[in-house]
Amino acid sequence: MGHMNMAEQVDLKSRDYLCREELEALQLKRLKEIAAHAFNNVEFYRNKFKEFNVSVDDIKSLKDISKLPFTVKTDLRDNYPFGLFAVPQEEILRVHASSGTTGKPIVVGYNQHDLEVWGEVVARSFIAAGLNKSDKIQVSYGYGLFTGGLGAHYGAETLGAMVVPTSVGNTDRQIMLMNDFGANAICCTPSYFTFIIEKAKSMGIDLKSLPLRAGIFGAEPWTLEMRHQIEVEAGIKAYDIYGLSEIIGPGVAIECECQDGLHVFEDHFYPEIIDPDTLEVLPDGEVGELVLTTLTKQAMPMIRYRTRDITSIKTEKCACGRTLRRINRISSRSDDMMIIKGVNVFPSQIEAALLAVDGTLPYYNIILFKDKGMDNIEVAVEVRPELFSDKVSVLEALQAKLTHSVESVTGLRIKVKLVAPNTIIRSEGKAKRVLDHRYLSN
Ligand code: DLL
Repeated sequence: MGHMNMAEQVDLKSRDYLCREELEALQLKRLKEIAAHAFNNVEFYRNKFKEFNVSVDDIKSLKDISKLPFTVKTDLRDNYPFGLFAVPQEEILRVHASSGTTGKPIVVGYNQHDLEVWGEVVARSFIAAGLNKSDKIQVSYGYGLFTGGLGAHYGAETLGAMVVPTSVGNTDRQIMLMNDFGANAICCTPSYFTFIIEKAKSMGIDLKSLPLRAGIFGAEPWTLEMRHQIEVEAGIKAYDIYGLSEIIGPGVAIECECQDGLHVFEDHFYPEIIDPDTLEVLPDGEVGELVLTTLTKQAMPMIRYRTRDITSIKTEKCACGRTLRRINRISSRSDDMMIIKGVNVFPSQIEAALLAVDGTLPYYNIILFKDKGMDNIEVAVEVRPELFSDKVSVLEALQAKLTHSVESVTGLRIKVKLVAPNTIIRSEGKAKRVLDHRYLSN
């Protein structure tokens, strides 16, 4: 671990360019090993494999992964806190936890080897985003039980970069340090970065004039429209990084300089897309639920974990030359879907529709409420300050445009309310944009 020399950095990068045959042979070897490890050391998996009447010897090709049972979030809850660990507790060096909306969090554990894998995949993520050991990386994801802060931190150290571990919050100071230290990259949620942009403006600091050139943004869905606003306003390239605690944290997949889909670090994580209703594995290119298997994680292997994240696998070669397959950006989770008057609506569609119209700010809420017993939504969006003070007719025209934009994307007539600047809560971590008021009235 620790800082790498140039040769090691090249070696790390080369793992992204294995020929497919070599990569798939490695995946198969690792899949057999991890399935055996899970079966031998975790009662939950042993029981599940028996229930499905499958044994490790049944895995003869990568396709045979489909014989293995799925793992879901409630399996982690049911085995709270350490029931899915596959190594003795004294080998565990770190735990992280991700809080659900209710009840106990889910807990994940890492041994020395797992922390090294994690450092490696995050370092490879930074390299894909055009960073190297001479860069300064400000980590503004929260440090703590959340995997964002420490995950990005150790990845940046593995790369050999200078880490500025500001964590989340105290935004004025974040910006002062970014300015004084000359960070080349920042890691945080895209919603927090929009707040940083706003704050920097009010402090009279032009982010475009700073050495900042890359943002490593993830942990929540964000649209291309949001990316566009961020890139224009901050003068940086904004890369989408994906991950989840159950699998490792950040560093499961990231965009390269082509910014066209996220390369999955397939030598460590095996992706499948399934139909969430029939549970059938779908062919590449089709949209469904992402299922991930950890091929190398020792302390807490995950076999066919159902992420609930909706995407598809792209198989075409990427212009960057990496052979790692890509997933399309995650625009939604299956549990985010709202059914309004019989129509399926995802928050990301609303975001895209709002931000496609000039004059809005990337701060909005989707409010769910009951209307004559039926679920309905309305949208509140902040307007640029210069417009808000303007004439009523200007605001009315903007509102009509937004309503039209939302309607053409969703097919529903949805009320869009314009609200004054600074009325919607700024997020420092994962933004909570959908407010459920359905059970308040009635
Ligand atoms: O959010 C890990 C992470 C930290 C990823 C920092 C990227 C950057 P969890 O808190 O367990 O872990 O939440 C995982 O967040 O299943 C997705 O629904 C969502 N998510 C993560 N990255 C993205 C992304 C971290 N780039 C859950 N786009 C996942 C859309 C994302 N959704």
